Amino acid sequence: MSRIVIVSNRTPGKGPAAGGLAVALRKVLADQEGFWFGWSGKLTDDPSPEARIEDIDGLSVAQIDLTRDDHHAYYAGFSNSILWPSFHLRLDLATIESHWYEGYRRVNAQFARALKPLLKPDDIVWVHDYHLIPLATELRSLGARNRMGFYLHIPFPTADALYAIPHHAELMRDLSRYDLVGMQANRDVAAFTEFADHQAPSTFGATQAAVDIDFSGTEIAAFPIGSDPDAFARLAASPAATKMIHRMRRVLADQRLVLGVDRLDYSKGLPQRVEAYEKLLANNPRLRRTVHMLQVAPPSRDSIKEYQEIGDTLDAMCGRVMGRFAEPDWQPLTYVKRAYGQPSLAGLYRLARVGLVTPLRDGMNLVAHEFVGSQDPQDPGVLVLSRFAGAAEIFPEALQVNPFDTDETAEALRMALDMPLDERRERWGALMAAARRHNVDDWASSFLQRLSPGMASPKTSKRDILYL
Ligand code: ADQ
Repeated sequence: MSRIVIVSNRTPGKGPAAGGLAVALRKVLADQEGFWFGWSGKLTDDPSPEARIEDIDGLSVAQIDLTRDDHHAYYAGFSNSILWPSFHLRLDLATIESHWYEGYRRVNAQFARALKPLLKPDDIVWVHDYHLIPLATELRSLGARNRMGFYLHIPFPTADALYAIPHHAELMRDLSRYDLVGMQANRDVAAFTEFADHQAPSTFGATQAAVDIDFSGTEIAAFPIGSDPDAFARLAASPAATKMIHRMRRVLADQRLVLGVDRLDYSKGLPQRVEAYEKLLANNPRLRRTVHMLQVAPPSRDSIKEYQEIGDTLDAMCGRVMGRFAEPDWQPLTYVKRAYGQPSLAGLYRLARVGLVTPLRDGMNLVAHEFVGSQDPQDPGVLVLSRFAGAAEIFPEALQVNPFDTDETAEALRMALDMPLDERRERWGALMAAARRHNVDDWASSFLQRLSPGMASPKTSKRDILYL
């Protein structure tokens, strides 16, 4: 049996895995031989070119260190100040510094040089996310002929946004060096296909060299990720979750909880969400004192200016809603800036009458899946979901909203709060069935089955693209 090599920006650390994805990928490596490769999290002036191989909690991990400058250019720079905002259609928040691209490629080349000596010819290499688009190119230039798959956890951009990315033609050619490229949603595959079939050479800038791309050897398909909804159902009934529920019930009394759980990121639509809640309270005075919004949003990527700014904006907006509606004995919302473990999160999800998941754009959004998994079947909450999350393709029975339209979101919130029990049960039953159909273990095994030589399905039709 082939070994599986998982490659991601960061290797998993010690202790219980934080997210469903890490748990699922650990399971893959528990069932099949292989190892996980990535950055150790350490910065040093003179990193060794060879990977350190360690056993971390039973998982075989190979990792390298990076220099501070390379890491900055690769991670905070090209990956998170150019690719992330562009792929999320926030070109206004992109910062383009052309030297970051060199750092991005340097780190990918460094990954490849450290990984190549560890590979056996029939190892299957599964590369994760936008930090590592060039890895197959770099590995192949060192002679690796392994089957290689790439999974994009974030949305694929529209052609216009892609054109705004420096060296996008080279990045597209890098994607063509994989045997399989997996995306979250059908809309992402459609955007990719649109680009591959109809890209206009004339839109390239004067400084872009001609790049020849041939996707005939690359299969592109949607593999929507999910969570483990039954594990969340169990967690939501666990002692730790029950403790959280009891503590919250004491504070909430009979107010219904409207819950948001996100990393603090401008793609998650947090200011729009608070504005929608403000409109709910303004338009429906009868609901005041009967609801409470809890937004959990720990800071992430806070070395990047745009992430600091979204934090400041959210502080100001929450303050405004408090100032406008709070009474000495009633607070309309709580904003918590720390992360919680999964059992506590599951408790919060279960207690919530409304799960407010309204990103402006999101690859999938696992919070939506986790919320569904955690509900009490007898008295389930309602999912209000952005139609721009990949999860919208999975969960048509959610109350779907345009998160930019805060009037619509406010009205969906009202409908969710007024929804009769029968309808909540009916909708939740369909959501839970969908969450089970799209669970994370099946996601990992279906991607790997497609990538494994014996199981590979026919290639897509030949597409030769010449960039001028
Ligand atoms: P993220 O942008 O991080 O992931 P999301 O899928 O919602 O977005 O969350 C990932 C995980 O983080 C979830 O398991 C969630 O429980 C956890 N999490 C979020 N906020 C938390 C908090 N406040 N405290 C504790 N845990 C928290 C990227 C893409 C997504 C895609 C995932 C997986 O942006 O679109 O769904 O990868 O592919």
